[in-house]
Amino acid sequence: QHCIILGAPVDSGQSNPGCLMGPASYRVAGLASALEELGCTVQDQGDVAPRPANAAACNNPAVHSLPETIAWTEALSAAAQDAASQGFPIFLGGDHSLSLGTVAGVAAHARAMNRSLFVLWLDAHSDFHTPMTTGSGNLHGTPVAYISGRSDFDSFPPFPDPVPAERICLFGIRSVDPAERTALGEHGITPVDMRELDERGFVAPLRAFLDQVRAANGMLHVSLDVDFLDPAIAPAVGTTVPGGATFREAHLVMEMLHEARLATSLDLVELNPFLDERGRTARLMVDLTASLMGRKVFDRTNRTS
Ligand code: DIR
Ligand code: MN
Ligand code: MN
Ligand code: MN
Repeated sequence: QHCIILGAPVDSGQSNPGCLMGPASYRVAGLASALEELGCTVQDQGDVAPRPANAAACNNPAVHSLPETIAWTEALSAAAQDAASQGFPIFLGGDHSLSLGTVAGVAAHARAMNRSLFVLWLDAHSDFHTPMTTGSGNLHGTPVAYISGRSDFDSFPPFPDPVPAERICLFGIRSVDPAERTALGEHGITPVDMRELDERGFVAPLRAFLDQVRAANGMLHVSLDVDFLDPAIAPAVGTTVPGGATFREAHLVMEMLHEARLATSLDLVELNPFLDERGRTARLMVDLTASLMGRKVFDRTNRTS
């Protein structure tokens, strides 16, 4: 694999300063060397820089940092489309509003390649607000709505090729606002929430989604929010929610993704190193990325179950 690392020090999509230190933290935690040890070639293209923000307004007075978020969306979309044509992009966040841009870029690439894009959203939250429905005003709660082609993103670049509901898998969800719940229902997205994972385990629902990606010869963008993980193992995020994926469950997801060989791009989002405990969360995120790229105890490809 040729991995292209792109820093996205986005801090404007939420209100707990510190995510801008995320890319530096992943680099210090040894992301590039972990990937090289797995036989990947690694090209760190440094951090993306947005153009200066232009004025942009929104009728919801709660929304903050809209111009900055639009500027990031444009810059990351261009960078992501370019990187996706050269290799496997890994976007180092930065808060989750960066996915407005990264997914737009990989969607444009998928369209150019005549491939269907699928999205696996590993998160405590459904991120299905529009700028008009968000109560917190934090635009990191909106990327899945944008990817789905919902309206009310007027001042943003139009999303290249909206991803239909059945190609989006929200996984690990356990915090959904009322406006999001209604809109998810109307849109036909049924998240794989923690309740479902408690009942069915992690393997069956993930395998079912991966089978769909394979059957469609799709591209697969994985967006990993730190708060997908249980706060006990990943404290460095501003929006912790109890009851998240354990260490073993998270690695299982990543190892299954590697074995399926379907993932084509990855976001690592919401790490706030200012809240970390001696780099613990950053190192866990690097280790999970290594699992996705092939780190394992034993090769299982010849096993039947
Ligand atoms: C909440 C929290 N739904 C909001 N969202 C978060 O502010 O819209 N997303 N933290 O990751
Ligand atoms: Mn999120
Ligand atoms: Mn989240
Ligand atoms: Mn929020």
